[in-house]
Amino acid sequence: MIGKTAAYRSPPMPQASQSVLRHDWTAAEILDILQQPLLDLVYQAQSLHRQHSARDIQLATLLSVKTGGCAENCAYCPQSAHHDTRVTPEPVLSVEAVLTAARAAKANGSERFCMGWAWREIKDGKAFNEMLEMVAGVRQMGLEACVTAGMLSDAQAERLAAAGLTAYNHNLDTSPDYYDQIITTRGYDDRLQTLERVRRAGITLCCGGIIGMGETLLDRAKLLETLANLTPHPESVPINALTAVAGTPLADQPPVDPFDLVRICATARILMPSARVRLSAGRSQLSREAQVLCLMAGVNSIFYGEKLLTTENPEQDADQALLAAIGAIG
Ligand code: SAM
Ligand code: DTB
Ligand code: SF4
Repeated sequence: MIGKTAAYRSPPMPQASQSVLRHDWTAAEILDILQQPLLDLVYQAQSLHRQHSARDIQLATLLSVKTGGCAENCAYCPQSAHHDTRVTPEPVLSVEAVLTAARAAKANGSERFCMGWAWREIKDGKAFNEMLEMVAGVRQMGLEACVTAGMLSDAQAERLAAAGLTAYNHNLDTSPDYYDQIITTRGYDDRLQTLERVRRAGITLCCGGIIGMGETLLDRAKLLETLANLTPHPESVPINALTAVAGTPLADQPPVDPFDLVRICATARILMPSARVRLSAGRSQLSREAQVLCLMAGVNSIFYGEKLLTTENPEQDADQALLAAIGAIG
């Protein structure tokens, strides 16, 4: 075994200056990074992390403002109207209810408040006007505000920017090649177009993906290739492990190997050295040690609070205890 390890020739470790802010990564280069021995990979990611990204662990809280009944058919999503899951459509939350939740999130130590709408796209009218009020109210509390609500127009992006929106979350989810195995009601180019509109309006990008949907390692490399070649890089990169939800087409996917999650987090950190890499869905299934390995690999944000949008997240007490145990909080 030792002989086998010694015989492996890992790719030369890129110098920090070589890897910082590159936008010309190839899938082959990324595959080499992803596949190197785990400890070399984590070491390389941690080295870049210490030089280039924020070392605090940012807590973000999620709230589902409009739950269920979505017209898109994303195979992983419990909120799609195409799947028969336990999530049923619910009325949109009021501005007051959302701001109350944001206040509680701030009191709990969150710096970022992320609001989700299960929509294919934003439509003008009452619900959008209320979204703008929510964004402005969250910003007034001194929190970063993030919205995820599907596709949008240039004019809508501009109005969100004017309301003070910090970030728009719009994930690419997987590689361009695998995309039509997961979603057929929209295309990769629709996603890229929305990302461009968000950028043009001056809002920062929160864009990442999911592993564990049956994709190959090359698909993961190609997802990261697309993300890392966005110019500038997304400021925020959520990495999700599939939460296999009963009633969705991906309900029977086997659980993600935690080392695969460590590998993708580390590679995201290496490719996008100054982004916030957020360990997102799937944390409930991870041991404390696996989460710490992800932090070693350059993760610098987690979602905090007992619920993500519709699925479970670790209990706040458990997260507090974990952060205290590693000395990340006092
Ligand atoms: N409708 C919006 C959109 O299209 O971007 C936003 C809401 S959607 C729930 C936000 C992201 O959550 C998705 O892009 C996906 O990456 C992630 N997500 C949703 N369901 C998930 C699941 N079961 N497991 C892991 N990640 C999931
Ligand atoms: C992201 O990439 N992950 C978060 C956030 N962005 C919006 C959402 C995860 C949702 C997991 C499934 C659910 O709770 O419904
Ligand atoms: Fe779920 Fe968003 Fe897809 Fe709608 S567009 S099904 S909310 S991931």
